Parts: sequence; structure tokens; C-alpha cells
Amino acid sequence: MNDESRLKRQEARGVKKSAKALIKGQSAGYNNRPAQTPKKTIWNKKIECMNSKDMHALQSERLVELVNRVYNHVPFYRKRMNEMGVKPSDIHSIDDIVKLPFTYKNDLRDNYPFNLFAVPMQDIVRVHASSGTTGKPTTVGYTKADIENWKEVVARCLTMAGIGKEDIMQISYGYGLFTGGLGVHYGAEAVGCSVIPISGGNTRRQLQLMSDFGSTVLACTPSYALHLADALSENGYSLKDMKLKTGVFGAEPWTENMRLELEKKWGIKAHDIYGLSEIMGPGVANDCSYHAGLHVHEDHFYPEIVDPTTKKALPEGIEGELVFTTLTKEGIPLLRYNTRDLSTLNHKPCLCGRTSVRMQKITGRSDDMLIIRGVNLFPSQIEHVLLEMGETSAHYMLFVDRENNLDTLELKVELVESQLTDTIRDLQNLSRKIEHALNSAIGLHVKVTLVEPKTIARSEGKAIRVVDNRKK
Ligand code: DLL
Repeated sequence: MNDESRLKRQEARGVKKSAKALIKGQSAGYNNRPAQTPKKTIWNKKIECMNSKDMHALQSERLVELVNRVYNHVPFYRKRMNEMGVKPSDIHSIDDIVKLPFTYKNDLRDNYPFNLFAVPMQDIVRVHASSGTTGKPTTVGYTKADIENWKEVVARCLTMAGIGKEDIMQISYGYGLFTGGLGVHYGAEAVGCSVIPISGGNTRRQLQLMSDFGSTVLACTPSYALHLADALSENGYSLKDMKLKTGVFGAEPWTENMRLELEKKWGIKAHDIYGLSEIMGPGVANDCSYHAGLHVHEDHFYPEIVDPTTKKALPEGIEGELVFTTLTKEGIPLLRYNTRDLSTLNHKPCLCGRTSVRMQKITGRSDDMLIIRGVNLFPSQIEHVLLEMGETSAHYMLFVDRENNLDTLELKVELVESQLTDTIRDLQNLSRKIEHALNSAIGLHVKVTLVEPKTIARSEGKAIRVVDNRKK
């Protein structure tokens, strides 16, 4: 795929005016809302505003040390590097990173549970695991220093979102083997929030405590935040009962339109927190009040963007797979871990004052891409169109099937309560209108079925948006 068609695809997925602007060197702004003025705007000014020369030197020093460490302590990496004919002495600066091997999720699975750990088990103070949809879980281990660094990067993220000691933070990410709950928790305590570690689920109780305790920040997946907003009235609450000001949403792809929808529904500022258990958990990156991409904590997590097919580095602003090297991790340091998340990078300093590289909001993963009758489709393209139209709820589900050897795609989308009194003709017109809008946006016929409110399964964690019956 060439750069031009990548740009087109990026734009079709709702990455507004970003790609071209990025190439021209402008900031990848989603909107031009004025920034908030939180009390402490930058948690670690020295690092977050470091000039590129000093950052390069810091990253280089850390990479050299890291490569020596993994070569000497992780047989998997020693073998990989030997196979490639690379020695630690070949790595002099961060620019040499391209000489190093990639790491994939399967490498973690193949080394289950602890074979990629670079320290003895006595030095591991915490283990997390991600279940994944297939096969064995992937396990990650943290030393005391890793936990301290994790706390630091999450504190930077929360400060970026204008969160501080005056806030009461309801953490509705799951606590347990999932990194969401505990990961956000320590950073929230570090910035001085009053933390409510409620974990996921039990919607009624979430709303009751949010109202009784006066939570000012909600941290959960965007799909669960949407569900909680929709559940307000049926549980006898309105926005007036809540003091919520900020959302820290992540752990799943969501579009810019969904971010705006959540801001509107809750009357809050919604921020995007990104991360993955293999690299640390939540806190790898976060957007500031300009919402112009997510600031990556590049002193700990060095990002690259590579072509999904050739795995070669792509130019700034071109979308590809996001790859991270953990520059400081002790427990399970990873070289060039391919996340499969699709993004772009922007090295221009941000209007907020931070100089850290920004990654574009993630709207999909390379392995989420559906191929329907030869057309590449990401679920986020559908979300973008639906929310742009704003004529249904934001709860949807895609069903892919094969009839007479042809792929079919059905979109089930929930109506809002007030549409239940519409005539059948009104509803038929609405589904035709959505079909038409989808056809012009993605070039595919999608059968649109409008369903009653609250009939699509809700998730308390990561939403499942696609059922692909072709795989059965
Ligand atoms: O989801 C860590 C996390 C917890 C991040 C809470 C943010 C908040 P995993 O379960 O390992 O870790 O899943 C990682 O989730 O590769 C992305 O595909 C997706 N993901 C995470 N954050 C975002 C985000 C946690 N902000 C995988 N936007 C990643 C889009 C996200 N996708």
C-alpha cells in the first residue's frame, strides 16, 4: 500500500485532517477547543519538555544498557540477536534500534509464563496477565523499580488531563490480573487524588457511589462510560446529581467522535489513556487538553511506526503498526514489541509545552481489520459514520457472514428511546439513510438493522463490536 492510499484510509477512519497536516509539520489537532488550566499542568517538566538532543542522548544511553541486559539475561533475545548477527557492542545509540529483532505476542506466549523475565523471581513483586481471545495468557512481571516508573508515567498522564489532589477518582477499570485498575490506581494516589477503587461492573452501585461520594473523575473503558451515561435515568439519577468533570478512558479503540459524544453526554472533558500490559499497562501515553495526539513517555517507551507488511520504518505522519521498546523495564524488558495498534507519530512540540512525541489516537489494530468482499474495513469507520450522523445511539455491533460464497455485513444499531414512537416508514427511511452514508464512506453495502434500546450486550470492560461468522 502506498503512502497516498494510507493517508486516504486514515482520513476515512475519522482521523480528521491529521495525516496531511502532520506531514506539513502542523500539529495533529482534532479540534481547537481552548486548553484547561489545571493547577499543575506538567508533572515532570524536565522530562516532558526535554529538548530533542537531550532526549536522544537519554534514550541512547538507556538502549545501550538495555541491550546488554537482555543479551546477558534473556536467552530468547541472546538467541535472536545471535541469529541476526547482532552483538550488544553494535548498539551505540537509539538510531541503532533498527538493527534489533522485533518481539511479537506469540513470543510471549511461547515463553509462557516467565521465560522472558530478565530478573530472578525474587525480584518480581507483581505479575499481571492478559487473557487474550485465543490460547495461553501472556504474563508480565514487575520489579519494585518498574512499579515506581509505572506510577510516575500514570501520574504524568493524569496531570496532563488536569487531574490533581482536589479530585475524587472513581477507578472502574477491572482490578486483578488486568493492568487497568491497579495501574491507574498508583498514579492516581501519586497525584494526590482521593481514589475510589470500585473496579468494573455493578452499574447501579457505580452510579450510587459516583453521586454519594461526588466523584470528579471517572476512569474506565469508553464503552462502559457510555453505558453508565445511558443508565443514569433508569437508576433515578440525572447529571445534576453528579460532580464528574473528567474522564480517563482507554483500553479499547474509540473514535474522536465517540470522545466528543462522551463529553456531551457527561458534560466532562474526556481524555484518552493508552497502554498495553506487555509494555507496562495504562500510562504509555495520554492526550493533554489540546487533544492533538497522545504524548508518549518516550524516556521509558521508545515508539516506532512500521509498515504492517514489510516491517520497515515509515515516514512521520504515515500510519502503520506501533512498536515499542521498553527502555527502563527490569522485569520483562521488550525489544521492538509490535503492538499491532495502528497509529502515526508526530515529533513537533505541542501547544501545551510538552516536547514528547505524540501518537495519533488509535482507532484500530492491524488484526482488527475485516476484509469484506476485498474491501478493508475497520469497525471504527462504522463508529465514525454513525456518530457523525448522530441519529441513533452509539451502541452498535457488526455481524459478518458468508452467503453463497459472498461476504455479507450487517450493522445492528440501537435506537434511542424517543425513536420508539416513530412510524415504521420513519425507521425504514432512517436505516436506508445510514446504509447510504456507510456506502459512500466505505464503499460497501451494509444491511442496517435498527434494534430497540438496550438490546445490544454491554461490556463492563473492553467492548466486543464484531461477530465474524465466517470464522466458525
Ligand atoms: O488495555 C491497558 C490499559 C488499561 C490501557 C486501562 C488504558 C486504560 P491490554 O489489556 O494488554 O492493556 O490491552 C492492550 O488495548 O494494544 C490496544 O489495542 C488497546 N488499547 C489500550 N488503550 C487504548 C486506547 C490495556 N487508549 C490493547 N485506545 C492495546 C485504543 C487501546 N486502544
